[in-house]
Amino acid sequence: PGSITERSFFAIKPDGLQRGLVGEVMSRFERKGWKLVGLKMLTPGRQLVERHYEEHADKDFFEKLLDYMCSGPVVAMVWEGHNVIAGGRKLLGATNPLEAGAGTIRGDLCTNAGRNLVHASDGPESARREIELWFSREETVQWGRATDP
Ligand code: DGT
Ligand code: DGI
Repeated sequence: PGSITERSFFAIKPDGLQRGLVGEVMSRFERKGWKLVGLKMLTPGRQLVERHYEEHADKDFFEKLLDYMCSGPVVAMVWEGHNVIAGGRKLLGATNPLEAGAGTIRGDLCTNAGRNLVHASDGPESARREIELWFSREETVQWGRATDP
């Protein structure tokens, strides 16, 4: 069983803000049962996004990806809960919205692999790395819900 203190990093990308889908995306995570423990809005700098996507540095879409990610504000988030890393990827659906199932965020809300609304860490190692990259320690919050017990 996944640890209940598991955390993952998510970012609503510039197209999510342009299209007014911030509430819609966050609502799906809340309804799933995960807990918001980090939240901020920023237009990321080139360096931050280069480090975030360093595994794609040799891809032909890398420069376009950086331009897109730096083109406007994003909503950076840390969510905590049972299986939030693998489960978060599942809620998002496949990278290419054509392959993302109906009912997933990408399957329901977008059409283009280059404009796919939301990022989610793809494993425990990248979750740890990305949370550290986007958030300082003081920027994440530990809190309990009255209904938890
Ligand atoms: P591709 O991968 O070669 O088919 O090209 P795409 O579809 O990734 O589009 P790209 O990156 O060449 O962008 C075409 C133009 O459309 C570019 O000026 C950015 C704009 N664009 C596309 N989708 C969005 C979006 O969701 N939000 C905003 N603000 N601009 C967008
Ligand atoms: O972890 P994911 O975001 O699901 O996917 P990824 O790590 O393979 O790719 C990172 C981002 O790069 C993805 O969200 C959008 C962009 N990307 C991936 N494949 C393509 C792409 N962009 C374009 N234009 N074309 C692609 O084939």
